[in-house]
Amino acid sequence: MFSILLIDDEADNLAILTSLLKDEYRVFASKSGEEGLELIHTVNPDLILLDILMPNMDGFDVLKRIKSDELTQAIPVIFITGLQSPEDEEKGLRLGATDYIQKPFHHGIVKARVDNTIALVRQTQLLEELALLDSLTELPNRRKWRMESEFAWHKAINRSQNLAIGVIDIDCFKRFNDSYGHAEGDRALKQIARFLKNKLGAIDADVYRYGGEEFVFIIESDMLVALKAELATISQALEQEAYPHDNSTVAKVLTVSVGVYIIKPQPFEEFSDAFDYADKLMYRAKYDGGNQVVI
Ligand code: GH3
Ligand code: MG
Ligand code: MG
Ligand code: MG
Repeated sequence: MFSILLIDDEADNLAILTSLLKDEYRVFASKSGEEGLELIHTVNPDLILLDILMPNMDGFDVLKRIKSDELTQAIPVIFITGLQSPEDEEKGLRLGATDYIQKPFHHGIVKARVDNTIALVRQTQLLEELALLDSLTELPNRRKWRMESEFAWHKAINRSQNLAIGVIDIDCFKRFNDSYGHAEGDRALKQIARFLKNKLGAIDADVYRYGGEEFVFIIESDMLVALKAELATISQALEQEAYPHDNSTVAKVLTVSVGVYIIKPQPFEEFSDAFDYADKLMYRAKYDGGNQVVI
């Protein structure tokens, strides 16, 4: 259910708007700009309906604050106000309001405008989700990885927690395509993606498609030593799934080489360096014959 935050100093307006919207939306009401700005962060609304004339902070200032905060600037705001001059309306729209409704308002028009704006929000959220998904394997993609891995890195620094960074590369995959064809290669990628998702999902790790036949994961945990044994079995478990690959130089089935770097990140360290090191461990696994995990 989409959520809407109302900011208006008049209790009557809040009551009318709430009853107009509450059947279809989760509605939150606040009586001042200050209270509204605080609620935004806890509620994370999909839309804000904002009054302009309020005792302390007026609606224009509230909107400026919303637009200057990276976390809230994308939330659409509709003004509902007693200010009726074209100059005020233009000012509101120039500040970034999505729409401008004058009081006294017609209930049906407010509802229709809210519904239309929420329809756009729904579309935008869908596109955002798709933009972060790999279309072949349906795993989260490299763009999502960039966001999540940096986030996990900084979180681990703040909590002085261990991280495991993993890089997984399919062995002899070019030969697989050459032997069985690209379509079969795509199917194999999907199967391996599903296998990795199940295997790593069981220990609460998300796996991402980093590129062609490469996958990555990151695990935030205090118990990585306990998980180490689990991580060490990734390649064996895949070998047991036995997807035939007659022309592999490693085994007669599809196999992977895996590098896992376990690190307690420090404030002066960069995630990219740690990731490069995990990649190096993967290459060590590869040059030691493939089909193994190097931790
Ligand atoms: P190594 O054991 O050293 O990793 O050898 P490799 O052949 O796996 O690695 P290389 O980097 O030489 O080749 C990767 C191959 O992965 C080449 C490319 O055709 C294939 N590949 C990458 N993305 C896709 C894809 O989406 N579908 C298919 N079918 N193949 C892909
Ligand atoms: Mg008012
Ligand atoms: Mg590769
Ligand atoms: Mg490879």
